[in-house]
Amino acid sequence: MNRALISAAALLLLAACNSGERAPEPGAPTVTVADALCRPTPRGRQTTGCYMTLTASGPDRLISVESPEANIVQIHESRMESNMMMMQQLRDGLPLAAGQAAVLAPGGNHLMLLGVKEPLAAGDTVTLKLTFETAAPVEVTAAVAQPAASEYDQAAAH
Ligand SMILES: [Cu+2]
Repeated sequence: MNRALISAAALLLLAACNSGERAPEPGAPTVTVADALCRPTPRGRQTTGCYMTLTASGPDRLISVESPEANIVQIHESRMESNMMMMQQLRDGLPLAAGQAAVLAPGGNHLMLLGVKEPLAAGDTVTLKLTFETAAPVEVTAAVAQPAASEYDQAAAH
């Protein structure tokens, strides 16, 4: 009797684990996200940039991003215009080539948090929900820290 109860409980637990785990179907398109980082908010400002590396298993597109920590998250590109670094929203999202790491980095493509609700300081975290054209959505926890100077920064300084 006791034994039967225990194994029934074990089965229930197993079932709960399996349903909670959102393992993609074998062969289903996926996007993996690495090194997610958001810059601390500058004093008195409610905007900041987030960076990460996205690798899609098949051709895909980052369509939109949401965060409970900010009113709006936009996908931005940076480019030089009349010798000035300008940034602009990628309204059609960010295309991801199959199997190629797309690096979001300071001075290049990045995510922009607008209307950050509480100031972000080093050591905080930001939850980002990424929605793709094909792959299942991905939720990542980005660390808040100053990003290392990237090749883009150095290029911009020269
Ligand atoms: Cu931006």
